[in-house]
Amino acid sequence: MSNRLPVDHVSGKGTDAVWRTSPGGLVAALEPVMRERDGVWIGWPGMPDVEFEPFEADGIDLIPVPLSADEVENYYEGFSNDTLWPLYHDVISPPSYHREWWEAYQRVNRRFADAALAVAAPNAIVWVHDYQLQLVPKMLRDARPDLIIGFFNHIPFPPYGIYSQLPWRRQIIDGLLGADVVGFQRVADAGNFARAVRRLHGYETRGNLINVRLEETQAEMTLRHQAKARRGQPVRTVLARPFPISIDAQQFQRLAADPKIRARAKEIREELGNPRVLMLGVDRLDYTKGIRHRMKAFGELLEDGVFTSEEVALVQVASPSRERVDAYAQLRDEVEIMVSRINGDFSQLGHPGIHYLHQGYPREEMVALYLAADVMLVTALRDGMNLVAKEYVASRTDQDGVLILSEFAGAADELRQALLVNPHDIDGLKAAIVHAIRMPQRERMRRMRALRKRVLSHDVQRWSATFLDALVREDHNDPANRLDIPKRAVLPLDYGGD
Ligand code: GDG
Repeated sequence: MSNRLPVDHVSGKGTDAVWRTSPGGLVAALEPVMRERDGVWIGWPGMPDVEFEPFEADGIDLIPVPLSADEVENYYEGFSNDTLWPLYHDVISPPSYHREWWEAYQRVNRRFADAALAVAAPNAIVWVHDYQLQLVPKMLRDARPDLIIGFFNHIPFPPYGIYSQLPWRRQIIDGLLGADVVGFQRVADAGNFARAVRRLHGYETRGNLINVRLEETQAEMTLRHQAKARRGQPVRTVLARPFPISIDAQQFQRLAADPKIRARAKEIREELGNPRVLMLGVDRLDYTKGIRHRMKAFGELLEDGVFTSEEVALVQVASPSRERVDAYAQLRDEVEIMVSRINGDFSQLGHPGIHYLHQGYPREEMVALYLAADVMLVTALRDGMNLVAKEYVASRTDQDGVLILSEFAGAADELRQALLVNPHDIDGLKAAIVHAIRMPQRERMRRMRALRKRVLSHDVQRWSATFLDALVREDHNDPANRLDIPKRAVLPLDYGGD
Protein backbone atom coordinates (compact mmCIF):
# COMPACT_ATOMS: atom_id res chain seq x y z
CA MET A 1 0.00 0.00 0.00
CA SER A 2 1.31 3.42 -0.97
CA ASN A 3 -0.23 6.85 -1.44
CA ARG A 4 0.15 6.62 -5.24
CA LEU A 5 -0.41 3.59 -7.41
CA PRO A 6 2.60 2.95 -9.67
CA VAL A 7 0.65 4.07 -12.76
CA ASP A 8 -0.41 7.30 -14.46
CA HIS A 9 -3.79 7.79 -16.07
CA VAL A 10 -3.53 8.49 -19.81
CA SER A 11 -7.15 8.62 -21.02
CA GLY A 12 -10.65 7.17 -20.70
CA LYS A 13 -12.95 6.21 -17.88
CA GLY A 14 -14.25 3.00 -16.37
CA THR A 15 -13.19 -0.10 -18.25
CA ASP A 16 -11.89 2.07 -21.14
CA ALA A 17 -9.29 3.74 -18.93
CA VAL A 18 -5.75 3.61 -20.33
CA TRP A 19 -2.80 3.66 -17.92
CA ARG A 20 0.93 4.12 -18.28
CA THR A 21 3.06 2.24 -15.79
CA SER A 22 5.87 4.08 -14.07
CA PRO A 23 8.70 1.55 -14.05
CA GLY A 24 10.29 2.58 -10.75
CA GLY A 25 12.65 0.44 -8.70
CA LEU A 26 10.01 -0.33 -6.11
CA VAL A 27 7.74 -1.84 -8.76
CA ALA A 28 10.61 -3.90 -10.17
CA ALA A 29 11.37 -5.26 -6.71
CA LEU A 30 7.82 -5.99 -5.68
CA GLU A 31 6.32 -7.26 -8.91
CA PRO A 32 7.73 -10.79 -8.68
CA VAL A 33 6.98 -10.98 -4.96
CA MET A 34 3.40 -9.87 -5.45
CA ARG A 35 2.85 -12.26 -8.33
CA GLU A 36 4.17 -15.16 -6.29
CA ARG A 37 1.99 -14.34 -3.30
CA ASP A 38 -1.12 -13.29 -5.22
CA GLY A 39 -0.69 -9.77 -3.94
CA VAL A 40 -2.44 -6.51 -4.73
CA TRP A 41 -1.20 -2.90 -4.66
CA ILE A 42 -3.53 -0.39 -3.00
CA GLY A 43 -3.15 3.34 -3.74
CA TRP A 44 -4.56 6.54 -5.18
CA PRO A 45 -4.56 6.59 -9.00
CA GLY A 46 -3.56 10.28 -9.09
CA MET A 47 -6.83 11.88 -10.29
CA PRO A 48 -9.23 13.58 -7.90
CA ASP A 49 -12.98 12.96 -7.88
CA VAL A 50 -12.90 9.85 -10.07
CA GLU A 51 -13.62 6.27 -9.03
CA PHE A 52 -11.96 3.39 -10.86
CA GLU A 53 -12.56 -0.34 -10.56
CA PRO A 54 -9.59 -2.55 -9.64
CA PHE A 55 -7.46 -3.32 -12.71
CA GLU A 56 -4.27 -5.04 -13.74
CA ALA A 57 -1.15 -3.36 -15.09
CA ASP A 58 2.05 -5.20 -16.04
CA GLY A 59 1.00 -8.26 -14.09
CA ILE A 60 0.19 -6.39 -10.88
CA ASP A 61 -3.37 -6.20 -9.54
CA LEU A 62 -4.14 -2.64 -8.53
CA ILE A 63 -6.87 -1.42 -6.20
CA PRO A 64 -7.54 2.30 -6.60
CA VAL A 65 -8.52 4.35 -3.54
CA PRO A 66 -10.46 7.47 -4.58
CA LEU A 67 -9.68 10.96 -3.24
CA SER A 68 -11.86 14.04 -3.65
CA ALA A 69 -10.31 17.35 -4.77
CA ASP A 70 -10.75 18.57 -1.17
CA GLU A 71 -8.91 15.57 0.17
CA VAL A 72 -6.06 16.06 -2.27
CA GLU A 73 -5.78 19.61 -0.96
CA ASN A 74 -6.03 18.77 2.75
CA TYR A 75 -4.63 15.25 3.16
CA TYR A 76 -2.04 15.23 0.37
CA GLU A 77 -0.86 18.78 -0.40
CA GLY A 78 -1.70 19.96 3.12
CA PHE A 79 -0.96 17.48 5.90
CA SER A 80 1.41 15.19 3.95
CA ASN A 81 3.39 17.77 2.00
CA ASP A 82 3.10 20.95 4.06
CA THR A 83 3.03 19.52 7.61
CA LEU A 84 4.81 16.15 7.72
CA TRP A 85 7.29 16.65 4.85
CA PRO A 86 8.91 19.85 6.22
CA LEU A 87 8.67 18.60 9.84
CA TYR A 88 10.40 15.31 9.00
CA HIS A 89 13.09 17.15 6.99
CA ASP A 90 14.41 19.18 9.90
CA VAL A 91 11.94 22.06 9.39
CA ILE A 92 14.01 23.38 6.43
CA SER A 93 10.73 25.10 5.51
CA PRO A 94 8.29 25.90 8.36
CA PRO A 95 5.55 23.25 8.71
CA SER A 96 1.92 24.39 8.84
CA TYR A 97 -0.40 22.85 11.40
CA HIS A 98 -4.08 22.93 10.51
CA ARG A 99 -6.74 20.89 12.27
CA GLU A 100 -8.82 20.45 9.12
CA TRP A 101 -5.78 18.93 7.37
CA TRP A 102 -5.40 16.48 10.26
CA GLU A 103 -9.11 15.56 10.00
CA ALA A 104 -8.64 14.78 6.30
CA TYR A 105 -5.45 12.77 7.03
CA GLN A 106 -7.32 10.55 9.48
CA ARG A 107 -10.26 10.12 7.13
CA VAL A 108 -8.09 9.15 4.17
CA ASN A 109 -5.91 6.80 6.25
CA ARG A 110 -9.13 5.08 7.34
CA ARG A 111 -10.20 4.66 3.71
CA PHE A 112 -6.85 3.06 2.81
CA ALA A 113 -7.06 0.74 5.82
CA ASP A 114 -10.62 -0.28 4.87
CA ALA A 115 -9.48 -1.05 1.32
CA ALA A 116 -6.86 -3.45 2.70
CA LEU A 117 -9.27 -5.00 5.20
CA ALA A 118 -11.70 -5.74 2.37
CA VAL A 119 -9.19 -7.87 0.44
CA ALA A 120 -6.66 -9.23 2.95
CA ALA A 121 -6.87 -13.00 3.47
CA PRO A 122 -6.47 -14.41 7.00
CA ASN A 123 -2.86 -13.94 8.17
CA ALA A 124 -2.06 -11.83 5.10
CA ILE A 125 1.00 -9.61 4.98
CA VAL A 126 0.26 -5.91 4.55
CA TRP A 127 3.22 -3.67 3.74
CA VAL A 128 2.38 0.01 4.17
CA HIS A 129 4.65 2.63 2.58
CA ASP A 130 5.53 6.11 3.71
CA TYR A 131 4.54 9.15 5.71
CA GLN A 132 1.16 9.70 4.07
CA LEU A 133 -0.17 6.51 5.70
CA GLN A 134 1.25 6.41 9.21
CA LEU A 135 -2.09 5.77 10.92
CA VAL A 136 -2.89 2.70 8.83
CA PRO A 137 -0.87 0.09 10.79
CA LYS A 138 -2.86 0.64 14.02
CA MET A 139 -6.17 0.74 12.13
CA LEU A 140 -5.35 -2.63 10.61
CA ARG A 141 -4.18 -4.18 13.87
CA ASP A 142 -7.24 -3.01 15.82
CA ALA A 143 -9.54 -4.57 13.22
CA ARG A 144 -7.52 -7.66 12.32
CA PRO A 145 -4.92 -8.90 14.82
CA ASP A 146 -4.19 -11.86 12.51
CA LEU A 147 -2.50 -9.64 9.89
CA ILE A 148 1.27 -9.30 9.63
CA ILE A 149 1.89 -5.59 9.26
CA GLY A 150 5.02 -3.83 8.01
CA PHE A 151 5.63 -0.11 7.59
CA PHE A 152 8.48 1.54 5.71
CA ASN A 153 9.23 5.24 6.06
CA HIS A 154 10.94 6.53 2.91
CA ILE A 155 11.80 9.90 4.43
CA PRO A 156 13.80 10.71 7.59
CA PHE A 157 12.31 10.48 11.07
CA PRO A 158 13.21 13.68 12.93
CA PRO A 159 14.86 14.12 16.33
CA TYR A 160 12.38 14.42 19.20
CA GLY A 161 13.05 18.14 19.71
CA ILE A 162 11.60 18.71 16.25
CA TYR A 163 9.04 15.89 16.15
CA SER A 164 7.49 17.11 19.40
CA GLN A 165 6.14 20.20 17.60
CA LEU A 166 3.50 18.03 15.98
CA PRO A 167 0.16 18.56 17.77
CA TRP A 168 -0.77 14.95 16.90
CA ARG A 169 2.59 13.41 17.83
CA ARG A 170 1.04 10.69 20.00
CA GLN A 171 -1.50 9.57 17.45
CA ILE A 172 1.16 9.18 14.77
CA ILE A 173 3.43 7.14 17.05
CA ASP A 174 0.49 4.95 18.05
CA GLY A 175 -0.40 4.52 14.38
CA LEU A 176 3.12 3.30 13.53
CA LEU A 177 3.35 1.02 16.56
CA GLY A 178 0.46 -0.97 15.11
CA ALA A 179 3.05 -2.55 12.77
CA ASP A 180 5.19 -5.61 13.56
CA VAL A 181 8.16 -4.05 11.77
CA VAL A 182 8.73 -0.32 11.30
CA GLY A 183 11.53 0.24 8.76
CA PHE A 184 13.62 3.37 8.31
CA GLN A 185 16.39 4.46 5.93
CA ARG A 186 19.13 5.23 8.46
CA VAL A 187 20.25 4.05 11.87
CA ALA A 188 19.63 7.63 13.09
CA ASP A 189 15.98 7.57 11.94
CA ALA A 190 15.25 4.35 13.82
CA GLY A 191 16.97 5.84 16.88
CA ASN A 192 14.90 9.03 16.67
CA PHE A 193 11.73 6.95 16.46
CA ALA A 194 12.67 4.82 19.48
CA ARG A 195 13.40 8.00 21.48
CA ALA A 196 10.03 9.50 20.54
CA VAL A 197 8.35 6.27 21.68
CA ARG A 198 10.19 6.39 25.03
CA ARG A 199 9.45 10.07 25.58
CA LEU A 200 5.77 9.84 24.72
CA HIS A 201 4.91 6.42 26.14
CA GLY A 202 7.76 5.36 28.38
CA TYR A 203 7.83 1.96 26.65
CA GLU A 204 10.97 -0.05 27.17
CA THR A 205 13.28 -0.37 24.14
CA ARG A 206 16.12 -2.90 23.74
CA GLY A 207 18.30 -2.32 20.71
CA ASN A 208 15.93 -2.41 17.77
CA LEU A 209 13.03 -3.81 19.75
CA ILE A 210 10.24 -1.83 21.35
CA ASN A 211 8.03 -3.43 23.97
CA VAL A 212 4.58 -1.99 23.46
CA ARG A 213 2.53 -2.42 26.63
CA LEU A 214 -0.85 -3.97 26.01
CA GLU A 215 -4.09 -3.79 27.91
CA GLU A 216 -5.28 -7.26 29.01
CA THR A 217 -8.09 -7.27 26.46
CA GLN A 218 -5.72 -6.34 23.63
CA ALA A 219 -3.32 -9.06 24.73
CA GLU A 220 -6.07 -11.64 24.40
CA MET A 221 -6.92 -10.31 20.97
CA THR A 222 -3.38 -10.57 19.75
CA LEU A 223 -3.40 -14.09 18.47
CA ARG A 224 -0.16 -14.11 16.53
CA HIS A 225 2.01 -12.57 19.18
CA GLN A 226 3.11 -14.17 22.30
CA ALA A 227 2.01 -11.68 24.91
CA LYS A 228 4.86 -11.95 27.35
CA ALA A 229 4.40 -10.89 30.93
CA ARG A 230 7.24 -8.46 31.61
CA ARG A 231 7.08 -6.73 34.94
CA GLY A 232 3.56 -8.02 35.24
CA GLN A 233 2.40 -6.33 32.06
CA PRO A 234 1.73 -8.00 28.71
CA VAL A 235 3.77 -6.59 25.84
CA ARG A 236 3.97 -6.91 22.08
CA THR A 237 7.37 -6.43 20.45
CA VAL A 238 7.81 -4.14 17.48
CA LEU A 239 11.03 -4.24 15.46
CA ALA A 240 12.16 -0.72 14.48
CA ARG A 241 15.35 -0.74 12.42
CA PRO A 242 16.98 0.60 9.28
CA PHE A 243 16.46 -1.07 5.90
CA PRO A 244 18.31 1.28 3.52
CA ILE A 245 16.40 1.27 0.22
CA SER A 246 18.14 0.85 -3.11
CA ILE A 247 17.58 0.70 -6.87
CA ASP A 248 17.20 -1.93 -9.56
CA ALA A 249 20.94 -1.79 -10.23
CA GLN A 250 20.86 -4.35 -13.06
CA GLN A 251 18.35 -2.24 -14.96
CA PHE A 252 20.69 0.78 -14.82
CA GLN A 253 23.64 -1.36 -15.87
CA ARG A 254 21.67 -2.70 -18.83
CA LEU A 255 20.62 0.77 -19.95
CA ALA A 256 24.18 2.06 -19.54
CA ALA A 257 25.43 -0.72 -21.84
CA ASP A 258 22.89 0.10 -24.57
CA PRO A 259 24.79 1.50 -27.60
CA LYS A 260 21.97 3.97 -28.34
CA ILE A 261 22.19 5.43 -24.83
CA ARG A 262 26.00 5.55 -24.98
CA ALA A 263 25.81 7.42 -28.27
CA ARG A 264 23.28 9.80 -26.75
CA ALA A 265 25.68 10.49 -23.85
CA LYS A 266 28.35 11.51 -26.34
CA GLU A 267 25.87 13.63 -28.23
CA ILE A 268 24.84 15.44 -25.01
CA ARG A 269 28.45 16.52 -24.44
CA GLU A 270 28.69 17.73 -28.01
CA GLU A 271 25.44 19.66 -27.73
CA LEU A 272 26.87 21.36 -24.66
CA GLY A 273 29.93 22.45 -26.66
CA ASN A 274 32.24 19.71 -25.36
CA PRO A 275 33.04 21.29 -22.00
CA ARG A 276 36.16 20.00 -20.30
CA VAL A 277 34.04 19.05 -17.29
CA LEU A 278 30.31 18.34 -17.16
CA MET A 279 28.63 18.49 -13.77
CA LEU A 280 25.08 17.21 -13.21
CA GLY A 281 22.28 17.62 -10.69
CA VAL A 282 19.02 15.63 -10.93
CA ASP A 283 16.29 16.30 -8.40
CA ARG A 284 12.62 16.90 -7.95
CA LEU A 285 12.41 20.65 -7.49
CA ASP A 286 12.23 20.39 -3.69
CA TYR A 287 13.68 22.61 -0.95
CA THR A 288 15.21 19.56 0.74
CA LYS A 289 17.54 18.90 -2.20
CA GLY A 290 19.94 21.83 -1.66
CA ILE A 291 19.72 23.02 -5.28
CA ARG A 292 20.37 26.64 -4.31
CA HIS A 293 23.41 25.69 -2.25
CA ARG A 294 25.09 23.90 -5.14
CA MET A 295 24.29 26.79 -7.49
CA LYS A 296 25.77 29.25 -5.05
CA ALA A 297 29.00 27.24 -4.86
CA PHE A 298 29.11 26.90 -8.67
CA GLY A 299 28.40 30.63 -9.19
CA GLU A 300 31.16 31.62 -6.75
CA LEU A 301 33.68 29.37 -8.52
CA LEU A 302 32.84 31.15 -11.79
CA GLU A 303 33.14 34.48 -10.01
CA ASP A 304 36.49 33.53 -8.46
CA GLY A 305 37.75 32.66 -11.94
CA VAL A 306 38.56 29.06 -10.96
CA PHE A 307 36.99 28.03 -14.27
CA THR A 308 34.90 29.62 -17.03
CA SER A 309 31.48 28.61 -18.27
CA GLU A 310 33.16 27.34 -21.42
CA GLU A 311 35.34 24.96 -19.43
CA VAL A 312 32.79 23.67 -16.94
CA ALA A 313 29.05 23.25 -17.54
CA LEU A 314 26.43 22.45 -14.92
CA VAL A 315 23.27 20.68 -16.09
CA GLN A 316 20.51 20.87 -13.50
CA VAL A 317 17.41 18.76 -14.14
CA ALA A 318 14.76 19.97 -11.69
CA SER A 319 11.66 17.94 -12.39
CA PRO A 320 8.40 19.74 -11.55
CA SER A 321 7.01 18.77 -8.16
CA ARG A 322 4.10 19.72 -5.82
CA GLU A 323 3.55 22.96 -7.65
CA ARG A 324 0.35 23.81 -5.81
CA VAL A 325 2.13 23.97 -2.45
CA ASP A 326 3.28 27.57 -1.75
CA ALA A 327 6.76 26.66 -0.49
CA TYR A 328 7.45 24.87 -3.80
CA ALA A 329 6.20 27.76 -5.96
CA GLN A 330 8.44 30.07 -3.93
CA LEU A 331 11.46 27.78 -4.28
CA ARG A 332 10.96 27.68 -8.04
CA ASP A 333 11.08 31.50 -8.17
CA GLU A 334 14.23 31.58 -6.03
CA VAL A 335 16.05 28.95 -8.09
CA GLU A 336 15.08 30.59 -11.36
CA ILE A 337 16.23 34.04 -10.23
CA MET A 338 19.51 32.49 -9.14
CA VAL A 339 20.05 30.71 -12.47
CA SER A 340 19.35 33.95 -14.37
CA ARG A 341 21.72 35.97 -12.18
CA ILE A 342 24.59 33.50 -12.45
CA ASN A 343 24.10 33.05 -16.18
CA GLY A 344 23.65 36.79 -16.67
CA ASP A 345 26.92 37.48 -14.88
CA PHE A 346 29.12 34.67 -16.17
CA SER A 347 27.78 33.17 -19.41
CA GLN A 348 29.81 33.35 -22.58
CA LEU A 349 28.07 33.28 -25.94
CA GLY A 350 26.95 29.71 -26.56
CA HIS A 351 28.11 28.68 -23.06
CA PRO A 352 25.62 29.45 -20.33
CA GLY A 353 27.10 28.30 -17.02
CA ILE A 354 23.96 26.55 -15.83
CA HIS A 355 21.72 24.54 -18.14
CA TYR A 356 18.51 24.54 -16.13
CA LEU A 357 15.80 22.10 -17.19
CA HIS A 358 12.46 22.31 -15.38
CA GLN A 359 11.22 19.16 -17.09
CA GLY A 360 10.88 15.43 -16.57
CA TYR A 361 12.76 13.03 -18.85
CA PRO A 362 12.48 9.36 -19.82
CA ARG A 363 14.76 7.06 -17.87
CA GLU A 364 16.91 6.41 -20.97
CA GLU A 365 17.75 10.12 -21.17
CA MET A 366 18.57 10.16 -17.44
CA VAL A 367 21.04 7.33 -17.88
CA ALA A 368 22.61 9.12 -20.88
CA LEU A 369 23.02 12.18 -18.64
CA TYR A 370 24.58 10.06 -15.87
CA LEU A 371 27.02 8.61 -18.42
CA ALA A 372 27.87 12.02 -19.81
CA ALA A 373 28.53 13.64 -16.41
CA ASP A 374 32.05 13.78 -14.97
CA VAL A 375 30.76 14.95 -11.61
CA MET A 376 27.39 14.20 -9.99
CA LEU A 377 26.19 16.71 -7.39
CA VAL A 378 23.89 15.46 -4.63
CA THR A 379 23.75 18.24 -2.05
CA ALA A 380 20.52 17.52 -0.16
CA LEU A 381 20.02 19.38 3.13
CA ARG A 382 18.09 16.35 4.34
CA ASP A 383 17.09 13.27 2.33
CA GLY A 384 15.78 9.87 3.40
CA MET A 385 18.10 8.01 1.02
CA ASN A 386 18.56 9.72 -2.39
CA LEU A 387 18.29 7.20 -5.17
CA VAL A 388 19.86 9.50 -7.75
CA ALA A 389 23.25 8.97 -6.07
CA LYS A 390 22.87 5.19 -6.41
CA GLU A 391 21.58 5.44 -9.99
CA TYR A 392 24.65 7.44 -11.01
CA VAL A 393 26.93 4.82 -9.51
CA ALA A 394 25.07 1.86 -11.07
CA SER A 395 25.16 3.56 -14.50
CA ARG A 396 28.93 4.08 -14.46
CA THR A 397 29.88 0.72 -15.93
CA ASP A 398 33.07 2.48 -17.13
CA GLN A 399 34.06 2.83 -13.41
CA ASP A 400 34.62 6.55 -13.92
CA GLY A 401 32.90 9.69 -12.61
CA VAL A 402 32.94 11.45 -9.24
CA LEU A 403 30.00 11.53 -6.82
CA ILE A 404 29.77 14.53 -4.49
CA LEU A 405 27.32 13.49 -1.79
CA SER A 406 25.75 15.33 1.11
CA GLU A 407 26.29 13.75 4.51
CA PHE A 408 22.62 14.59 5.19
CA ALA A 409 21.39 12.10 2.56
CA GLY A 410 20.77 8.56 3.82
CA ALA A 411 22.99 7.26 1.00
CA ALA A 412 26.00 8.76 2.82
CA ASP A 413 25.84 5.91 5.39
CA GLU A 414 26.65 3.41 2.65
CA LEU A 415 28.50 5.38 -0.05
CA ARG A 416 31.55 6.28 2.01
CA GLN A 417 33.89 6.61 -0.98
CA ALA A 418 31.94 9.53 -2.42
CA LEU A 419 33.24 13.05 -1.69
CA LEU A 420 31.08 13.69 1.36
CA VAL A 421 30.08 17.30 1.96
CA ASN A 422 28.12 19.52 4.29
CA PRO A 423 26.12 21.57 1.76
CA HIS A 424 25.61 24.41 4.26
CA ASP A 425 29.37 24.98 4.17
CA ILE A 426 29.70 26.75 0.82
CA ASP A 427 33.51 26.98 1.02
CA GLY A 428 33.66 23.25 1.77
CA LEU A 429 31.34 22.52 -1.14
CA LYS A 430 33.50 24.65 -3.47
CA ALA A 431 36.62 22.79 -2.31
CA ALA A 432 34.92 19.44 -3.01
CA ILE A 433 33.93 20.57 -6.52
CA VAL A 434 37.50 21.67 -7.25
CA HIS A 435 38.81 18.38 -5.86
CA ALA A 436 36.37 16.43 -8.05
CA ILE A 437 37.36 18.37 -11.17
CA ARG A 438 41.06 17.84 -10.56
CA MET A 439 40.90 14.27 -9.29
CA PRO A 440 43.27 11.94 -11.16
CA GLN A 441 41.60 9.13 -13.06
CA ARG A 442 43.18 6.47 -10.84
CA GLU A 443 41.56 7.91 -7.74
CA ARG A 444 38.23 8.38 -9.52
CA MET A 445 38.21 4.74 -10.57
CA ARG A 446 39.29 3.45 -7.19
CA ARG A 447 36.44 5.30 -5.53
CA MET A 448 33.87 4.39 -8.17
CA ARG A 449 34.77 0.69 -8.04
CA ALA A 450 34.16 0.66 -4.29
CA LEU A 451 30.87 2.55 -4.66
CA ARG A 452 29.71 0.16 -7.37
CA LYS A 453 30.50 -2.85 -5.27
CA ARG A 454 28.16 -1.58 -2.60
CA VAL A 455 25.28 -0.56 -4.90
CA LEU A 456 25.39 -3.68 -7.07
CA SER A 457 25.40 -6.03 -4.10
CA HIS A 458 22.72 -4.10 -2.18
CA ASP A 459 19.99 -3.55 -4.75
CA VAL A 460 16.28 -3.02 -4.27
CA GLN A 461 15.55 -6.73 -4.73
CA ARG A 462 17.74 -7.47 -1.75
CA TRP A 463 16.10 -4.63 0.19
CA SER A 464 12.55 -5.93 -0.27
CA ALA A 465 13.59 -9.51 0.45
CA THR A 466 15.30 -8.41 3.68
CA PHE A 467 12.28 -6.43 4.82
CA LEU A 468 9.79 -9.19 4.07
CA ASP A 469 12.06 -11.70 5.73
CA ALA A 470 12.20 -9.65 8.93
CA LEU A 471 8.44 -9.29 8.78
CA VAL A 472 7.63 -12.96 8.63
CA ARG A 473 10.32 -13.97 11.08
CA GLU A 474 8.60 -14.56 14.37
CA ASP A 475 11.74 -14.08 16.39
CA HIS A 476 12.92 -10.53 16.09
CA ASN A 477 16.07 -11.42 18.01
CA ASP A 478 17.20 -13.73 15.22
CA PRO A 479 20.79 -12.95 14.16
CA ALA A 480 19.62 -12.95 10.53
CA ASN A 481 18.01 -9.61 11.34
CA ARG A 482 21.35 -8.03 12.12
CA LEU A 483 22.26 -4.88 10.28
CA ASP A 484 24.49 -4.76 7.27
CA ILE A 485 25.68 -1.19 7.15
CA PRO A 486 29.37 -0.44 6.80
CA LYS A 487 31.09 0.79 9.91
CA ARG A 488 31.81 4.49 9.86
CA ALA A 489 35.19 4.94 8.23
CA VAL A 490 37.41 7.91 8.94
CA LEU A 491 36.71 10.32 6.10
CA PRO A 492 39.58 10.51 3.65
CA LEU A 493 39.13 14.28 3.40
CA ASP A 494 37.24 16.79 5.41
CA TYR A 495 35.88 19.78 3.56
CA GLY A 496 34.52 21.34 6.70
CA GLY A 497 35.65 24.87 7.45
CA ASP A 498 35.91 24.08 11.17
C1 GDG B 1 11.79 9.76 -1.64
C2 GDG B 1 12.76 10.24 -0.55
C3 GDG B 1 14.20 8.25 -0.99
C4 GDG B 1 13.76 12.50 -10.99
N1 GDG B 1 13.56 13.30 -12.05
C5 GDG B 1 13.30 12.47 -13.08
C6 GDG B 1 13.32 11.14 -12.62
N2 GDG B 1 13.60 11.20 -11.34
C7 GDG B 1 13.74 9.99 -10.50
C8 GDG B 1 15.17 9.70 -10.10
C9 GDG B 1 14.95 8.85 -8.87
C10 GDG B 1 13.66 9.41 -8.29
O1 GDG B 1 13.01 10.14 -9.31
C11 GDG B 1 13.93 10.36 -7.13
O2 GDG B 1 14.29 9.61 -6.01
P1 GDG B 1 15.10 10.25 -4.81
O3 GDG B 1 15.47 9.17 -3.89
O4 GDG B 1 16.29 10.97 -5.37
O5 GDG B 1 14.14 11.34 -4.13
P2 GDG B 1 12.56 11.48 -3.73
O6 GDG B 1 11.71 11.63 -4.93
O7 GDG B 1 12.53 12.65 -2.79
O8 GDG B 1 12.19 10.12 -2.97
C12 GDG B 1 14.17 9.78 -0.86
C13 GDG B 1 13.12 7.77 -1.94
O9 GDG B 1 11.84 8.30 -1.59
C14 GDG B 1 13.03 6.24 -1.94
O10 GDG B 1 12.82 5.74 -0.66
O11 GDG B 1 15.46 7.86 -1.49
O12 GDG B 1 15.06 10.19 0.18
O13 GDG B 1 12.71 11.67 -0.42
O14 GDG B 1 14.72 7.51 -9.19
O15 GDG B 1 15.83 9.08 -11.15
N3 GDG B 1 13.12 10.06 -13.41
C15 GDG B 1 12.84 10.29 -14.71
N4 GDG B 1 12.77 11.55 -15.22
C16 GDG B 1 13.00 12.66 -14.47
O16 GDG B 1 12.96 13.79 -14.96
N5 GDG B 1 12.64 9.23 -15.51
